Amino acid sequence: MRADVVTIFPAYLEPLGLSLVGRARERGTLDVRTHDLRTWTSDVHRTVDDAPYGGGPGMVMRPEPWDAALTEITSSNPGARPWVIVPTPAGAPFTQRHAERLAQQPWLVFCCGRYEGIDARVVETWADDEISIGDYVLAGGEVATLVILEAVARLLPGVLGNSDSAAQDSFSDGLLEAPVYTRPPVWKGAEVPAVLRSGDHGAVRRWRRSESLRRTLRHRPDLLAAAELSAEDHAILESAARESAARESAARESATQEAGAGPEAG
Ligand code: JEK
Repeated sequence: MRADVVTIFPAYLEPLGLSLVGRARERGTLDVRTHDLRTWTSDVHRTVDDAPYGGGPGMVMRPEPWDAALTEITSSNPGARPWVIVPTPAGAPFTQRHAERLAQQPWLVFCCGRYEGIDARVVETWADDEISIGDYVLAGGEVATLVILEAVARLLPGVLGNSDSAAQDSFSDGLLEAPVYTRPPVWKGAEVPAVLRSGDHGAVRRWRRSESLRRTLRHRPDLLAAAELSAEDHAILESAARESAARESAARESATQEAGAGPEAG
């Protein structure tokens, strides 16, 4: 896969030389090329921003340098057309589904905006995908590009003993995963759950399923609606819900007692 990244901060993409993405690059599985948008400016100040039409805070990235950059980069490989991605807080939420689709593409181009974003006409003209990596506001598209590229790179054939780890992801059933442990069996007094050392594969499978369900209920209850759940799964969730209700009521109880025993009482 080839990936071109256009940015006014090429140094932000330097982590792509490290670790998994770096190894993919060394193997020739991934060819990342970063470009400084200012290369495609024509004024002495190499200006890439201007005031927003209609008023409002901040600045907007001018269309001309973007169009010149994308025209040149996309025509550098005759006969091929890249898939162009614009990270933006107003994009569609990035998911593993996205990563899987993008990993099929031979050529990606990332447009990293700054300020309040890129002139919308550039995005309409060039973007195949507008993607957001989450509901928080970054200062630009560079970190989002790192996130997306790392998620894609680990799916590329030949990265990470890929057939195991990455393929396992798609086996996942839409639940959060169970906790994992390694040696030593007792660390600072904390034991690895006995079931994991029992050698009883059926018991391990049931324990992991139960932990997955409990974690999902606690951290991502929204995921349970789409999950395929057996009668046994429902029973596990019901007892987890009862336990957490009991914990909450105990916590309320001790909070009232503390308040009652406190100096402001009465
Ligand atoms: C690309 C510039 C900064 C900051 C305007 C947006 C509601 C108005 C743009 N998940 C993600 N979060 N942030 C980004 C991201 C941020 C970017 C750019 C991606 C280019 N910025 C910026 C403020 C605003 N506000 C929030 C109120 C726009 C991102 C992704 N992917």
